[in-house]
Amino acid sequence: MFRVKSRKKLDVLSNEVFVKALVSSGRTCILVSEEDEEATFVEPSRRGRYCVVFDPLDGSSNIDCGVSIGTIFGIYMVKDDHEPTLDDVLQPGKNMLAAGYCMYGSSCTFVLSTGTGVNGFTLDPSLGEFILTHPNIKIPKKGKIYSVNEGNAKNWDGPTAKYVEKCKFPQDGSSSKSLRYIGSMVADVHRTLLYGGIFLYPADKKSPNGKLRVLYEVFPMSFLMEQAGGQAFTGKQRALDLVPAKIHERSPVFLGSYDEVEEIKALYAAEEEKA
Ligand code: P6P
Repeated sequence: MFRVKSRKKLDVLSNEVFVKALVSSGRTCILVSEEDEEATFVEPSRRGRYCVVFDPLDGSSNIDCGVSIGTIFGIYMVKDDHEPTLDDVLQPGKNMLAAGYCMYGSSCTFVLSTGTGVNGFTLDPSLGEFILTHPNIKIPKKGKIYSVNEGNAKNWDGPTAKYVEKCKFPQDGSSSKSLRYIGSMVADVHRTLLYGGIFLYPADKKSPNGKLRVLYEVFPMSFLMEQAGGQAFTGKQRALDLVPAKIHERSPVFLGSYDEVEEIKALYAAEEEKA
């Protein structure tokens, strides 16, 4: 007779796997996970100099319907040799040494930047190795796709509403953009990175700071976008210049093709001038 182990939700299980692996590496000192309310401070005997912020299984609400999900991470170096504190992870995204994601879908794709461009790798299960399949990824300067949850449209501010209106009813005679929204950030951002366009999770009247978390969703994806020649904007500033005050802080984000984000920045600047 065998005892059936209690089933754990995949995001809880994946968090345990990542925390154990990062602590046992001996290279980390602070871990911030979407799954844990508090940061994990590694005991001194196993402590290294890296702070890792991560969402172990982003988009996990989509698991049961087979939509691609993924792990998103960013890596900081501790500020100096003092006893690690939360200040070592409450750094602007521009201080990250590396960032990336691993997408679990029709294939297992690992996208990474260590600050000198973006490379994509695909798992070859027959080898058990990740193969370099997307060297030096560069996002197209413009794109034909916009990616947003239109269900929030009634609560958007003026510039967001104006931008989406332009995507649907362009005034310059160009063709309207296509809407693609999977509701899993890793999948929506991966498509944006490869095909161009824009992904936006703006603030709205219900969520004045938007929904996405600064440290382990906004920063890593913004880092990748800039490294691939794109941009990431919060509606007020360059996303990577944000300095989070709390480890689970949220921020609005507009990220993707350079020219698309420029258009949104111009709309917010015009709004600012009117104020
Ligand atoms: P909404 C998944 O829950 C997530 O954190 C991101 O992966 C995704 O981009 C976003 O939320 C989807 O949010 O409100 O459109 O369902």
